[in-house]
Amino acid sequence: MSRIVIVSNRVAYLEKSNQAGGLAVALGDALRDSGGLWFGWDGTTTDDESYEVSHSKHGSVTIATMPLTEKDYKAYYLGFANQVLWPACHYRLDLVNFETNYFDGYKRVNAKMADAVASLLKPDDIVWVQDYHLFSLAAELRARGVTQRIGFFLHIPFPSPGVLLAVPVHQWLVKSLFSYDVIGFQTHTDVVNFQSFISEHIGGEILPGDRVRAFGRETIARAFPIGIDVESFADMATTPEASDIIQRLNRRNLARAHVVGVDRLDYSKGLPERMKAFRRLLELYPDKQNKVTLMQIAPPTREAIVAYYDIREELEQLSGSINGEYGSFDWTPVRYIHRNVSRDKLAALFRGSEVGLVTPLRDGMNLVAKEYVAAQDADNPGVLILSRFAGAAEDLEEALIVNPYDIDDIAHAMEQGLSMPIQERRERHKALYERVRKNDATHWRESFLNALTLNAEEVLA
Ligand code: ADQ
Repeated sequence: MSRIVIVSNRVAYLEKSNQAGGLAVALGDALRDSGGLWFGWDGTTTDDESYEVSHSKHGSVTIATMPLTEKDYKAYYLGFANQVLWPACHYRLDLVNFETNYFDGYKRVNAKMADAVASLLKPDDIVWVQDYHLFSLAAELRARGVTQRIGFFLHIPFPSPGVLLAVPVHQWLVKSLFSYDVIGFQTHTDVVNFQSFISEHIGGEILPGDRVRAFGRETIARAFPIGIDVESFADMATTPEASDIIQRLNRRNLARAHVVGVDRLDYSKGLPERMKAFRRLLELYPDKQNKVTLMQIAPPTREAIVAYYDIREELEQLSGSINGEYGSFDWTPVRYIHRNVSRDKLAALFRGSEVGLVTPLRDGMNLVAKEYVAAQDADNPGVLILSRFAGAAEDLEEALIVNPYDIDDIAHAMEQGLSMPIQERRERHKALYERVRKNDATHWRESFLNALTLNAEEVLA
């Protein structure tokens, strides 16, 4: 069996504890099985330009990390990755802030990471690169003579050609991907966007078997929808501690219903629209006043970037104004928590809430939607409201699918969810649960690695 080498911007927490996300667990399992290696940035910055790699051993798995310089952090991470690629892939060209120096930093860090990874590789390793920070890692590895199989998985959307064309270095980005043997996307829509770009804008070819040819190279581009570790999330929602939290939500005592939202505080998640939709619910359906609470948990991320600071201000104003306008001495309509919450607490909140509100303006997949489904009580499940622009909507058809830009649409869906008969709730939940279970984290990981290794055998045959 080949050793798996994972490369990502940050290495994730590896222990199989209930605080590790599904992604960390899924990748951790793959590494444990193969005695693997996980390489990434250690999260620190330094003045020292030696990029010294540190190693630590966790059972059969080795973690290798390196620091970045302050200049790299600003240009590669805050700059090109999060002010060019992230907004462009989420269709926010208005927030794209392209600077040549950012692009140089991105190429530099990919090259430095390639130096480190190339020196750690063994001949029959399989390399799996994660996400938008590392588009050019394979090209850099190839330039260093690496011939091992290298796969790439993009966790965020691949934008439509019209949007990608607005990014100054679009051709370089797409060409970089052709150094990978398998390019994995979240959804069929992402694959189609990629294929359209190849055929319409660089004269490439779309071939049978999910193959694409361009720049004198052939590769596989396929959808591998990411999933969660369903059992462990469902288990977390049913512990005695979880029941305690659910009790504390007071849903029966005060006959109040809970709508829950959990997202990193990111402009792609549609949070202001969601709060406006909740205000609209209270306006359109006055019987919901004093009865329904929106609990929005949104921990801070990337606060060094202005757009993230702006969205925080906007949300604080919105929640304050809704509470001022509608709140009474024993009812706070919006509970907005700007902090991280432990995963077991989240599981309990999901189970204790009648509606799960997942309304990003754009999202690669959205694991919260799947976690909400996994946490429900099958006999008395809550209702998932899901944006049509979340990758998860391609599969989770039995959710109430909404247009996240349409405030009234979301408000009506909340009313529909809150008053849905139990039979319909059970039927929708059963279908959703089956889908979440089928496309779980293990399935995602195995199907990607199968494609990467099978493809290798075909080439050798
Ligand atoms: P994210 O944009 O981070 O991920 P998402 O898929 O929802 O979005 O994953 C977030 C994870 O963080 C979930 O597991 C959630 O439970 C957890 N989380 C959120 N808020 C939390 C809080 N306050 N405290 C603790 N945990 C919290 C990117 C892409 C997505 C894609 C994933 C995986 O943007 O589209 O689904 O990667 O590929």
